[in-house]
Amino acid sequence: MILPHYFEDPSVLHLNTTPHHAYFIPHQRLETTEEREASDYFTSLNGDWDFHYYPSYHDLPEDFLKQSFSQQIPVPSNWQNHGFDQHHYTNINYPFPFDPPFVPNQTPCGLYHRHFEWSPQREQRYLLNFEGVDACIYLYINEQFVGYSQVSHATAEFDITDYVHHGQNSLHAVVLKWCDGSYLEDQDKFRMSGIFRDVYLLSRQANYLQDFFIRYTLNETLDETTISLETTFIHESRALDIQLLSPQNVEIFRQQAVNLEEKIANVQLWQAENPLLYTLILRDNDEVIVQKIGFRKIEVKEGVLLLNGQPIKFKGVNRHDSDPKTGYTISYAQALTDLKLMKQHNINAIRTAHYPNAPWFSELCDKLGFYLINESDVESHGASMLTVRQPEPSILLNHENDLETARIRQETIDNFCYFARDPQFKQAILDRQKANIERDKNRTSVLIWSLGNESGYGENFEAAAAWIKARDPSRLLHYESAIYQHSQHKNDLQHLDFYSEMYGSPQDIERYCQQPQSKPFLLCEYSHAMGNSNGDAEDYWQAFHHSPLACGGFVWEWCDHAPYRENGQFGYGGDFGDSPNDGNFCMDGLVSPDRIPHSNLRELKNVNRPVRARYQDGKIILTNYFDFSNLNTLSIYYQWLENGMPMQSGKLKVNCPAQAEVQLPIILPENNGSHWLLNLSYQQNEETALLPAGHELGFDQLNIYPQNVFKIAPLASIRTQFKIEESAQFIKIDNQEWRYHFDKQKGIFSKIEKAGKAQIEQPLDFQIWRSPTDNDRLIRHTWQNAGYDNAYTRAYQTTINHLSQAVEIRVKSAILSVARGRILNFDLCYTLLANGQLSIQIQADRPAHLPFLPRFGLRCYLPKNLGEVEYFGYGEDESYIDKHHLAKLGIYRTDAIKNHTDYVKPQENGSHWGCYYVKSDALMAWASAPFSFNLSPYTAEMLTEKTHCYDLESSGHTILSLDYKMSGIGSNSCGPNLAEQYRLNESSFEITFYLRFSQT
Ligand code: IPT
Repeated sequence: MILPHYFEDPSVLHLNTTPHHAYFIPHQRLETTEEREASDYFTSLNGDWDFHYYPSYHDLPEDFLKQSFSQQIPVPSNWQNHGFDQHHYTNINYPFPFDPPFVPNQTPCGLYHRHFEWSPQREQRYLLNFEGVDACIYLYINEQFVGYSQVSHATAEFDITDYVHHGQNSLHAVVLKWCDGSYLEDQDKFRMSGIFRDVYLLSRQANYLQDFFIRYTLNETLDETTISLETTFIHESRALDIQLLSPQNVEIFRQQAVNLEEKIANVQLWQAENPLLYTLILRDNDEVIVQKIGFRKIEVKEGVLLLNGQPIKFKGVNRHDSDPKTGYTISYAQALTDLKLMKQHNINAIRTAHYPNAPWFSELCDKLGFYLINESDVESHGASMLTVRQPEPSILLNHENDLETARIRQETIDNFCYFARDPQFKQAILDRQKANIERDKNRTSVLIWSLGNESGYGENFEAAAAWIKARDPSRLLHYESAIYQHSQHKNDLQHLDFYSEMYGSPQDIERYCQQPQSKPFLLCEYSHAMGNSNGDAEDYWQAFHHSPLACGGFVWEWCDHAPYRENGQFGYGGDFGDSPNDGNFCMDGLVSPDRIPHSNLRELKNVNRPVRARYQDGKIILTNYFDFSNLNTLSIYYQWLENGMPMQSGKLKVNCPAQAEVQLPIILPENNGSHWLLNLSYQQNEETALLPAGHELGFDQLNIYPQNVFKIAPLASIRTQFKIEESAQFIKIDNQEWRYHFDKQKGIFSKIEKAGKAQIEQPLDFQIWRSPTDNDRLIRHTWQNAGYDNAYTRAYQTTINHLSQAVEIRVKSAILSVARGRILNFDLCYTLLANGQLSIQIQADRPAHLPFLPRFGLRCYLPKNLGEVEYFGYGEDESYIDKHHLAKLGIYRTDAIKNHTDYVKPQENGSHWGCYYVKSDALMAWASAPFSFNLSPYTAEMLTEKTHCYDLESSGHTILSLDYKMSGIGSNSCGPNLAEQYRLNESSFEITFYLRFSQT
């Protein structure tokens, strides 16, 4: 072993690095301070570096500093994205044995090398910065060992002044995939390695300003502040030339000071809706340092979160650094893409899950207006997996005892708290807080520090919390795992400002908020966006807005994680031969890996719209849900729809301060019995930093006369002249034009033909199965256990009546499954009219003990080339009983391909809730009550069977599903069970479907 043995020694975290300090880049002139690359003192070392990959650090040759190289790798990057090692996705499980502080002998290792030209000047210091290296780095300059550092998402800054010389210099970095620090980096992500953030050299003056901390206190009325500056030079302190400019670039003061203490009057406050920033300019001989600063006050009063004295709600997301191509390496442009998408979708807050982002990220958030929870690079979730559980015996043999369950739970918590308490790791946990807090302490957008994620609780976190509060009392502190208590320790929560949970239900929020509380309720993760998801976004919104004690939450998570596979498609856990893996649990984002918004994000956007309309006592009232802005910056476009058809429209402006209400001056149509809808669209008038003028912030749709239902005009009936032939198995019904075959064993039509042309390509059967969504991943076992995936129809009794204007078939039938009882009992009445109209009256009841149904309805196999259909329903996005705030009731057109949402892991998608009709040339369908419909090239079974969308093959038909009801979506992949009111759980129900074939 030729490396000094620091990587398994928790007492050695950094060797010869500068202390953690604020991030800033000195420039020579004020004019060049916008981009760091423009600074004369900044030299980027990014680029192609020589690289050698060793499957184990033991393979590193003794003379590795003399090695020649045959391969290169870009810096920054993750080596797994360049053909080395393999991708590996694991959530909670550690990817190596739990044996702290040791890591496997087979720990991979990357040897990096490059040359750089340098002309050292006397009286200058040279600081080599690595902004992110996973997991640890040994640095060598000109073949001399300089230092060592860990903490993947922290800057490691080495002073290499004494190692560089004139001319060509060589730099070697040995990077190990794992070190003792990896026990604290067990975040739910693809595990990638290498130098993944920028590398650069800073030239500094001999006695340079290493750190500064801007502090200020606002007075009670928030219009005056006193600003002070704490500075740290590497040698003796000295006066700086300090200048402050207002957001409008007017000088507020300029002075020479060692200890600044300056009053500022008429303060213009910063908040995310209007991020006003002052400019602080520090001049220190040849260096100019520019620091933007916003004034704002974050506090908790009587359990309510206040920003600038105003209660606010976080409309947040959890964001990982992740890209299918570049992995953890995120450029400024990529980050900007995320922030722009977030602004477009009404997101105002980000939790940097579960580590600090690049140092310039929070600077961008200051400027663009986002609230940040800056999380320290700590997660040791895998320790909770040490609890060994007996495999479950048969439920009949399990003389169940709750004491045992409680014991296992406590043992799991005790294991979970391993690093939170182990004195060996105390320093490491504190160091990770310092790396986070010291670096970003001058950032306005950072309102909250987070101790980390899912690492249990105990003395080490209590000490870390105390340190943070002493160092920076101006911000709030969050840590969710503090709800877990070790059996040998009583939690001290005095330094934590929130009661934080993850994945609690809307009812959990209500429950907490019903009691008087001193801390706000913060959902640091909620509404798990896995696959077709976020069906509960509206219910959470309601809960957040119901109580002042709830301060909103952070959806898990912003983007799907999936690197590209060799076939050019997205891959998830297990697709790379990785083990143990957590499958597609990494595909749980509001946007796809390459940033295409999912319907999830559109649902969240409209739920989070800053304006909401309601119809009350003949009036249309708008509520302003901005925390600070007046609605006078918006135009409100309205349009009336009569029976789905566009009628009068117009544009309105209102004046309404934040969190207030206003009546919309709009004249209602007379109640003429029609179905009247009012569509309202809220658009911003002027361009803002990330959004163009005319950007739609959201919409509402009001049903003004809900008692008026939309009706399909009946066809004039004509006398029937059907010929009826009945056998034990079939009933054949035909006239010159139409031919029907009715299957008496199943009680369904097996054939419908017009002029010899098949109108359905398979029997017209019932359907209860849906391809489980990711949110069905738990209930699917119950469903399968109940036989829902394997159900079929059978009839018991069929009677036929030839009436003067119709043929009527009455059936008693059921849906059943092998080895199970009946799932549904039917009384059916099929009515055939001579003009090709078929109605199916369904009266169903179901045994009360069975789990709720995925869906119930009819499935029609229509021709593959069906083409477009028109529907009057909630579109054009997919919509469900609990996920329809992204959609509007209206008349839309779609086809099977367009209607399919291609989730990487195929699942139920593309349904449309609340429909009045669907029609095409081949078929018109409607029902006695609004229904859900779906059009797809795939059957539910095909979507169930395939694990990747790119393996799907068309069924050869267009599958039209007409559902009495489709159960909701929820977010149960990691969240509460689907709420009762969204389940198809009624013990009996009735519906009549009407089908009119061959419209042409
Ligand atoms: C929890 C984690 O905090 C997050 O990193 C992610 O794993 C998420 O939920 C699920 O996607 S872990 C969960 C088991 C509570």
